Amino acid sequence: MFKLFLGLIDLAPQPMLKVETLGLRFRNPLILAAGILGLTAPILRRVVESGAGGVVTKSIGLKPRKGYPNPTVVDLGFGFLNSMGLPNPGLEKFMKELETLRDLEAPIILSIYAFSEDELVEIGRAVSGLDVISAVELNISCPHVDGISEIAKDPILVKSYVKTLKRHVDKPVIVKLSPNVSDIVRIAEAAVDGGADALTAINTVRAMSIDVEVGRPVLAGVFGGLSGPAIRPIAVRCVYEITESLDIPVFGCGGVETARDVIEFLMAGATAVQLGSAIARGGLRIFKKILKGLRSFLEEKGYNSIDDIRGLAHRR
Ligand code: RRO
Repeated sequence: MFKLFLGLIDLAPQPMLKVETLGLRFRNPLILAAGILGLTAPILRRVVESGAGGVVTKSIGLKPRKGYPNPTVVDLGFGFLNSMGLPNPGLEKFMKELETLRDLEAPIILSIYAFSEDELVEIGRAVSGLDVISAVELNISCPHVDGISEIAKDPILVKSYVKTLKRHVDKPVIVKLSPNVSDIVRIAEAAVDGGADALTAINTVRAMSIDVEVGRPVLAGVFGGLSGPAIRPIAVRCVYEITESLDIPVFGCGGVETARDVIEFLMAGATAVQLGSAIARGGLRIFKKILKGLRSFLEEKGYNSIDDIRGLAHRR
């Protein structure tokens, strides 16, 4: 009898966490960010089993790439500084890896980069028709790789890259923007003009750290990208500015660690959020922890779904 009663309590409606955007269904708004754990199929599977609503792969280029020499990552406590330098196995090999993930219960977003529009055409054609991939995220914003970091700063290049990719790929295109620009809304507009279906804000913040014992930069690549909680207010500001001006889905990315951080991004106007550094620091258990916190917050405040809080901070 007692069990039956408990069963009835469990039937009470839970706040809805699902996100429907780009014609895709994410069971919750927590998505693995590009660059963290996104290089092999078994790990991507584990991320989804751990509760992620979707995954973005490591950025993949046309050809295999070794990346920069060590040290490539430094933990600053308040965030990570990385200069990985786009290490990846190349598109052909990685596509075979993804083929094994057809049964995954969450959308796979393939992060891609290209050093030229010709490369982008080849990548777009190669991934078209591959239904294991739900969307592509175009990375134009790695802050420390020459040939990529410049794209994100130039609205003409941004529009042209996006337009080229849209012409040659049969999937929604998400464009990942850089915070290292004077006016992110201008760049977002260029991406939209080029035909972007959604945006991700933001990639890492260009930064550096110096080892004072030896008087040299810590990273072999000298400059790197700062991620983690230190950049969250910058990311929230970027999401807010973009969604204040443009009607396009925005994935918030930068320093999400707790349910409250997710709520902050949603209230700023984000459609969903991406998590990276928090997983590197706290492991995969973070997904379930955040989901629990998210449900509690919505229940306590009497919201039925995350749709009820999206963009709330824009009220005047
Ligand atoms: O691989 C990297 O060094 C890297 C990339 Br592609 C990126 O987009 N952002 C970043 O901080 N690091």
